[in-house]
Amino acid sequence: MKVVLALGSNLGSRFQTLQGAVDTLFDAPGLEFVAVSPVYETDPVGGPGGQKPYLNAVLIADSSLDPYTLLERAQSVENAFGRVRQERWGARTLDVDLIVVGDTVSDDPTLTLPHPRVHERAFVLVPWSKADPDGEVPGHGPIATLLAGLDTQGVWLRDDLRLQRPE
Ligand code: PH2
Ligand code: MG
Ligand code: MG
Repeated sequence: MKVVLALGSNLGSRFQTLQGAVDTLFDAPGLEFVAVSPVYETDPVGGPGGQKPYLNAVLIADSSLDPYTLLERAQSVENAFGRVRQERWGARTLDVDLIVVGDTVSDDPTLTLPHPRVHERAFVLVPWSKADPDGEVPGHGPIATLLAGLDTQGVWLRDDLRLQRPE
């Protein structure tokens, strides 16, 4: 199954944290690296005012793990990088979101799939489209079509930064 994960950081050493997440996510069996997007600097969307810009990137992986096991893996990597859960959409050292797991569609509040806001989030769709141009959001359609209707101001390529495939 294709798995799409979104990474974000707007606190601390943002790039080192994203690379650490890439390395740690694939440490355990069951998740295989396929591709990583370029890194983008993005204006914060939602949440309290005065937040710093994010670095965002998207990972494409292959897995046969069930979505809840993948969610646990994502959360344990967030915790390993010092994520403190405070206010919704507040600043964070590391956010790892499950965007798509195969063609799973679920409205379970613990794990809604696909991610309930991905179709309107340029900070996910822009990097995703670079890593996986033919990607689709189940129930919403091709990412290229979704992106054509979105404002992508506030999402800048950081071509001075490049995430490496996991060690
Ligand atoms: N994540 C959020 C809320 N707002 N804005 C940007 N630019 N990038 C993010 O990753 C992000 C956000 C909640 O997870
Ligand atoms: Mg998020
Ligand atoms: Mg999250």
